Amino acid sequence: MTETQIKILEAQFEARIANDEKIEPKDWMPEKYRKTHIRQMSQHAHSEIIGMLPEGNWISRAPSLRRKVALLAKVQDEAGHGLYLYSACETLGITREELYEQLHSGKAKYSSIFNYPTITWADIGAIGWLVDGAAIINQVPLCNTSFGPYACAMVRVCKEESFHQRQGYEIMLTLCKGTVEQKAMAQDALNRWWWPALMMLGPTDDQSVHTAQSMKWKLKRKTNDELRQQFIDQTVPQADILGIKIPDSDLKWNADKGSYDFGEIDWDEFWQVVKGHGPCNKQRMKARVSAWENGAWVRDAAMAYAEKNK
Ligand code: FAQ
Repeated sequence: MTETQIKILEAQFEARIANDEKIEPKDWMPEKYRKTHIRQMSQHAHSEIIGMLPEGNWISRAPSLRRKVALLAKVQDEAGHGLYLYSACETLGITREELYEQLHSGKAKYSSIFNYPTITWADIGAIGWLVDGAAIINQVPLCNTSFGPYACAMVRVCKEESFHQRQGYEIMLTLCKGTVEQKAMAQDALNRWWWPALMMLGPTDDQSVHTAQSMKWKLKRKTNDELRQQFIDQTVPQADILGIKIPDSDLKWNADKGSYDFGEIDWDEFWQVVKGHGPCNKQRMKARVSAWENGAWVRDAAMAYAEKNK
């Protein structure tokens, strides 16, 4: 293709984006758009799959049958989200094996939040309330993202995340209405998950390398800081209802801007976790890689069966 032809295609592509048209897998797209989508969608898929581990830790110890059923369903939903997202990635010409290889070799990132431990049952409540709560705020705008398969996957994912957030909040509510010890467990979980949940929404806009271009392509519809502010403004009144305290002495309603001011986030901690030095990074990767290796015989058997029945 000549340079002039590429320029024409680029102009047509930009016009479609400006016009809010969806870009579908077989449409022409700039190579950087394709690569950026593979990067973000695969990081998202890996996060869903690794995100099953902290909660999976509590399935066998859930305090009642009802809690166990709900948690099982939630963790299964997360597996489903990972699968939609891997499939959406594959439409851009990368294989599932390549995507897994990137995760297992440490080349691909996954969300920082899943490198923290789930020490008590209240952590399951805090994950649903705060982690799924932040995920929804991040993902609702993605239902309107420019790449068709990503936008489609997000519609269903958001509906399920909304159930996850409610089940988490209901666990917190039950603990907060319970004994003094139970309420203290809920407070302790909030103390440990609050700051990592704020970090989950990504570095500040002035540190974010991809936001400007991703906003132009309408991959991202809101910046990291806008989403973080929205999350804080939505969550503080929910903590008030629970009667527990957000661990931030600088948190204050700012009537002029119509939102909360909040304290300094420990970005050193965030980058340490992203670089692999969080409390559970090694444990998470080990669990993931051994699940892949131990499942080799199942994949081989399935492939042999499919071959035999061709
Ligand atoms: N953790 O320039 P930006 C869930 C990296 S799903 C690790 O701002 P971008 C459901 C970033 O990749 C949770 N790394 O990047 C659930 C980049 O590095 P790279 C996941 C992070 O892409 C709930 C560098 O820092 N959600 O929770 C993080 O414009 C409960 C510079 O950053 C998604 O993936 C981080 N937190 O904005 C499951 C949603 N933040 O790639 C189980 C889709 C940034 O150049 C239980 N993703 N980095 O090497 C997004 O919206 C965006 O990718 C952001 C980051 C907002 C995460």
